[in-house]
Amino acid sequence: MSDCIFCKIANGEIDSKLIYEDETVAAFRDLNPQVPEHILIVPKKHVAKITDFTEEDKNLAAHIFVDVVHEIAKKIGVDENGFRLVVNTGEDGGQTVPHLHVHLLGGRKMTWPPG
Ligand code: DGP
Repeated sequence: MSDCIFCKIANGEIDSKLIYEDETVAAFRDLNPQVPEHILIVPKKHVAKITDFTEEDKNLAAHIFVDVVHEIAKKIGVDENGFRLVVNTGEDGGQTVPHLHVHLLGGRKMTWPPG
């Protein structure tokens, strides 16, 4: 989508340091990190929110959660100690950027419940 900031970052239209990239997925550091390691994982194609994933996106969704999360966790060194994944969805979910993104949060011990 032409005016979507995460589309622009993921597809290289804005010069950003990607921490991970393949044909369908990109990941980069959050502009406003909440923890020492705060990465956003996004599909390159525009999907506004997780409930907009369709049948044809099943491989993409699995790729993100099976392959990409693990690879990034290893890369930033949080795979052994652990990390948290968050997908804020819609207004009540606290989603502020309408392009599906998985927050990978790590580098310190998390508390529960979240606010
Ligand atoms: P959410 O509230 O789940 O929609 O999270 C959106 C996150 O995106 C928030 O933590 C800040 C981050 N963010 C917003 N704009 C930019 C940007 O232009 N670049 C980067 N790297 N992160 C951004």
